[in-house]
Amino acid sequence: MTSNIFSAAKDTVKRPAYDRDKLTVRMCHIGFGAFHRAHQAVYTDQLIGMGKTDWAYREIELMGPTALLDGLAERGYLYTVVENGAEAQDARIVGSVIDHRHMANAGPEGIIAAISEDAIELVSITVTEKGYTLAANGGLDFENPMVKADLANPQAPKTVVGTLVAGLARRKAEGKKPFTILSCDNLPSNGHMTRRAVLDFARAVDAELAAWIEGEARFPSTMVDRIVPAMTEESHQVLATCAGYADPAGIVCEPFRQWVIEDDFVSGRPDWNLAGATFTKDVLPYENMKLRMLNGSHSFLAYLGYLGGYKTIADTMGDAAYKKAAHDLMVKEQAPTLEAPEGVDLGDYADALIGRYCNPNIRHRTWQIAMDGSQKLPQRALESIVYHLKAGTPYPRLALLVAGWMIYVSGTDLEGQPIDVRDPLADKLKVLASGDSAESIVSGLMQKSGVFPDELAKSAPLQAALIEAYQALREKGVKAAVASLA
Ligand code: NAI
Ligand code: CS2
Repeated sequence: MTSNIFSAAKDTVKRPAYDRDKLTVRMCHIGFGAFHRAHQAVYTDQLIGMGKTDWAYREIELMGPTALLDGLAERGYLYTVVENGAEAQDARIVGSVIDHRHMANAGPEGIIAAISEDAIELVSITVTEKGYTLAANGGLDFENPMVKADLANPQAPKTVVGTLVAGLARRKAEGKKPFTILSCDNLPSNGHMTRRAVLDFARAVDAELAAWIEGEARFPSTMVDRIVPAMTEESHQVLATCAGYADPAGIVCEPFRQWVIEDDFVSGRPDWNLAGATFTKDVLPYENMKLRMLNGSHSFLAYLGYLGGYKTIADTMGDAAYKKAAHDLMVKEQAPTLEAPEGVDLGDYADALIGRYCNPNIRHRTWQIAMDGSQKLPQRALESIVYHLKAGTPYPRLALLVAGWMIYVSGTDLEGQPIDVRDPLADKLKVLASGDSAESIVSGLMQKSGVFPDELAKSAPLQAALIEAYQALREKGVKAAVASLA
């Protein structure tokens, strides 16, 4: 049944002009969050509209409330995406989702059955960095209580990795080929990381299954990009005004989107390139570029912007010192660590990112980007610091970013106001960040948080640089410290 909310749609709202009854569930997607709705599902919607595929999504949620997906089902699985540019808006109703399962209703068996059906070729994932249950060394975190519970009862998994392994085990037992697993999260070498975690889990339950996955399954890496802030009352209002109706599953995002995919699938796949994606043999240069330039500067603006009293990325861009520091961070401290993808000029890439950040119609909260820093800092800042320490080159902006994070995770800002820190390691970080001297805080976080790779945890030069940056933030104030980077 399709709810009638769409009957109020303004004429300008684009709708699926294809017969959705002719679509087949060939892909399951785990994580019906804001990003998937505005990215993979949009590429697929466009491709279906071009008559180039009949593959559609079954959405899978392993956690959280059921209301979003239940409501979506009641509305015939249709939802709205508003591209909110600096100058123009564009609204479309997306039709590429046609089914769902929620763990709370289907249970582990229902989820395993849903991903192991004959027709399923692909399982894609957007479950945030922490959803991969990785240890600091990159393999599966065998100490994670949820991983332990899944390993003790692999037939009834609750984690993403446990679920993927159970689905693959079912396919093997039924004599089917495996599905392709397509990670679309902001992790470095996301396909490789997912493969490693899945194989670690599989080896712990069944060596023969692990060997089969190793030989037969495919885990292409991807670089994914589109700024899609969490929805707020304000953005729901923007959507309602633009589209003509309120849509609880609707999304407001920037117009830009990019998807670079390693072309390594078990069998078929939609030709997403026809809708603007890029298939390539080597995604790594794109991933590193995006993670260090975009996400690295995002984290810089998130911690130092939040502590400086700025609510959104667009607000930080109104401060010339922040804008310059973010650009300099990209060009002077991140670009030198990168091998640019073919045909890409990293200076132009940085300019374009600053342009995207300046979009006043995208209210991307610094607080949102500051979440889960323990999972983000390594690929966004620490790997680049490793480069600079080896090269003997300066990295004052990266140091200020990390020092800003060290103050942020204490849970108290420089005015003494509490910060709502969201991070799987929040409790541990708070204790380490609340020491009585800059020296003890910096060395405690470097050595005991589990966030810093071994080669950095005991680095005396890094410790000295972070203490200096930390003291500059506390003594001069955040805005002055950012301004002094010039
Ligand atoms: P969101 O908060 O809207 O959705 C997160 C999704 O992950 C939800 O479906 C949630 O149920 C699921 N999830 C979270 N933790 C999980 C766990 N432990 N196990 C299983 N499922 C879990 O976040 P959003 O905006 O969709 O972003 C998700 C990820 O997508 C990001 O962390 C990032 O890696 C990637 N991404 C996001 C972009 C954005 O601008 N929002 C852009 C590029 C990539
Ligand atoms: C952001 C990203 O929340 C964050 O950590 O840096 O989600 C960012 O918006 C996307 O990667 C843009 O593609």
